[in-house]
Amino acid sequence: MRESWRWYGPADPIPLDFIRQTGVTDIVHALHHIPNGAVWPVEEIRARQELIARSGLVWSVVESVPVHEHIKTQSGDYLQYIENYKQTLRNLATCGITCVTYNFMPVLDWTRTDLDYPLPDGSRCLRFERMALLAFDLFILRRTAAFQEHSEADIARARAYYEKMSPEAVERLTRTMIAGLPGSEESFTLEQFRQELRRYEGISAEQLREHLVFFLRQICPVADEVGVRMVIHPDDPPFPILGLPRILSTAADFRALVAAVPNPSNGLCLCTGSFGIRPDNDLPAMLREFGDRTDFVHLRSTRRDADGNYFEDNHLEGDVPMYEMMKTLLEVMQQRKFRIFCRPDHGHRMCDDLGRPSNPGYSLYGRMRGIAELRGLQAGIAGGLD
Ligand code: DNO
Repeated sequence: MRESWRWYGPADPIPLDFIRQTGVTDIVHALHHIPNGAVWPVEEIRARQELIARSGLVWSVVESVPVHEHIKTQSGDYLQYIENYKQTLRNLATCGITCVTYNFMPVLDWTRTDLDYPLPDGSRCLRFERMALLAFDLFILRRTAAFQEHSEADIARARAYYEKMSPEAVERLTRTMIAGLPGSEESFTLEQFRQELRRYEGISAEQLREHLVFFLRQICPVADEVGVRMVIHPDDPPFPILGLPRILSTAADFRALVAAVPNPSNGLCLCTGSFGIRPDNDLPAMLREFGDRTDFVHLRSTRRDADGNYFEDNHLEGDVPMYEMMKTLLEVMQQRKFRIFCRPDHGHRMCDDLGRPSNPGYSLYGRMRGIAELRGLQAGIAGGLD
């Protein structure tokens, strides 16, 4: 695998020189200061490449070029935003960057309900608690339709959960849900958030899928021409939340997307942590089926319980069959004669991470533990480092 590490730019508390010492070679990065929808100019891309190169690393993967909400809802200036997106792809290709991650999740890029969940060993992880989400939806956001979408028993449980929350806990959950997790580029107040949700009233999953297909039919010919692979990130979590439609949660979803847009540039970012939350997603089988289109893999594990909650486990533990995944990854790379970009996705806050700032999920020691274990796993299977 081509080992990579997500770096958020000069404001990231983890400097490039530390990243180099983790042993990874490649950087996953985005120009976060450019507003969603605007073209990324060649000069800015080059300046960032040079900055990264000074630490002996290479910026190889973009995560993400965000898709403007107008494109997802096909409203406002969406045609212009699509043109801008094409230009950004051309500019990235001019600079030699050819792997671009994006997602098509409405409003929120990714969602957790707790960013500081304590584990028995003293480290902290990210967690999704179903009742916290329901309490937020029903009693903090007070989304009217939510009362029709959930069972009476769940509503009663969520009410009891909410009534036990302190004002600080309500405030923390609200911030966690809508203040924008790293990479999401957007954060909202409750009122703004309600407005954003309203944009999706009447947009079914079917329609959202059509909007994605429309977007890709415009974008992929350009991506094919300039040699960029567009890798879509799955829904996180991979099921509908807050009444919003979801369209990339299963193998069937990606299969249908490829059938609708067979262009070679239509690719997948196989995030084991996101897809792995659903027991019906067979991750090694997905990698085998979509291996030709999977240029980027997020390696992370989650552990779910019977109530629909999950937390982010150590990379080799939890529900993701990491050994099988790594074996399959090696097979696919051998067949393709291509080293797939992989990054340790998320890590616990542990050891000195606990006393220093980091973006939720993007700690130093936690991810370093992750990449060290994954690298060892790969070397063990392959009989040495590649
Ligand atoms: C979270 C990340 C996501 C991902 C985007 C891709 O940690 O996996 O923010 O980067 O969904 O567009």
